[in-house]
Amino acid sequence: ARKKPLVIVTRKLPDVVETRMCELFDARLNLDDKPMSRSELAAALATADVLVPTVTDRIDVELIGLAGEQMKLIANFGNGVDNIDVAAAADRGITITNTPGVLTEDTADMTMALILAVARRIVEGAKLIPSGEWIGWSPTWMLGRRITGKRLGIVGMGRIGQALARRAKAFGLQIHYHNRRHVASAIEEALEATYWESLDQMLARMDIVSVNCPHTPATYHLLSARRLKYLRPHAIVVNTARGEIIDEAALTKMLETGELGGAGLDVFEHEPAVSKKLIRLAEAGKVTLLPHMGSATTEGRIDMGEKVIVNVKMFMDGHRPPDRVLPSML
Ligand code: 8YV
Repeated sequence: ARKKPLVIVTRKLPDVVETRMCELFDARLNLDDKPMSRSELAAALATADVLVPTVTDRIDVELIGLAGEQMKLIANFGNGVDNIDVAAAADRGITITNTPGVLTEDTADMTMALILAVARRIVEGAKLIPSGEWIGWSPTWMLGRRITGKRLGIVGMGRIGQALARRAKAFGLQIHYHNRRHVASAIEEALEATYWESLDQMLARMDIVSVNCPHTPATYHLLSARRLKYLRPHAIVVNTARGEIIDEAALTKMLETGELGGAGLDVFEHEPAVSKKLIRLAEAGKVTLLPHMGSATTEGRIDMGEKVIVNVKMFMDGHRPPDRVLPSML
């Protein structure tokens, strides 16, 4: 029998995924879930046939340069591949795969939840009973903002953006979007969505803006300090994509000065570090902050693991893995 490929997994994955990986591959697991250091990652690339990293592993050009001849596949446990220098990997003949599709609905749910949480002050309200501050109902207390009839601008109308739009439409929001190109007209019609070629112009007219595009060199600080200024003072910004897409310092400043209505953030520019200023804004009830939980469901993480397994297996059997990521796709 052929020798099983050495597959190094950088983080603890769901048990069923790990069990299956051990059946199929010579899998080296990380049962303690302690993130690997840079030198451990380098050692993994130097010895393994396949590396299974996550968003917390930064595989840059320098690390790719340390990969051994045997290293053939980096099968990312995650959809975003901004943790990996895809071009450098391609140059070295290393294939990259990701886990698209299986986290779409969960991430869209969390995005909708953040919109509701910020607009209706859910997190703020939920603290008032345990803290004993609730003394009874009042007509003018804890008033949030109505969702129905408001304009939602989606930045990035891919799978997650569209899944968010379907939910938002059911909540009575008007759907607007900015994307590199129009989505199929049947989808646009079904969502009654308005396309904005100009992100600046869209931002100026929205009540809520949600970031749902990948983080690439082209989308780094897409919501720059200059662009954020187009937003109206009551606007809410939600991000379940990647922190780097928004100039977080500029966003924070606008929240502090009241130039923005609120924000719901699941991702941060320097994760897991969250600035003291954002934490203070959260304490003041101006923002809702979540610790990168967008795709965090048991089902989703098992599905992601299944995708990784299929990609590794197909690749090792000499087939093209289904979720190959090419530099030209970014
Ligand atoms: C994961 C994500 O938490 O897939 C992504 O891009 O951000 C999340 O689903 C993470 O990436 C796992 O590596």
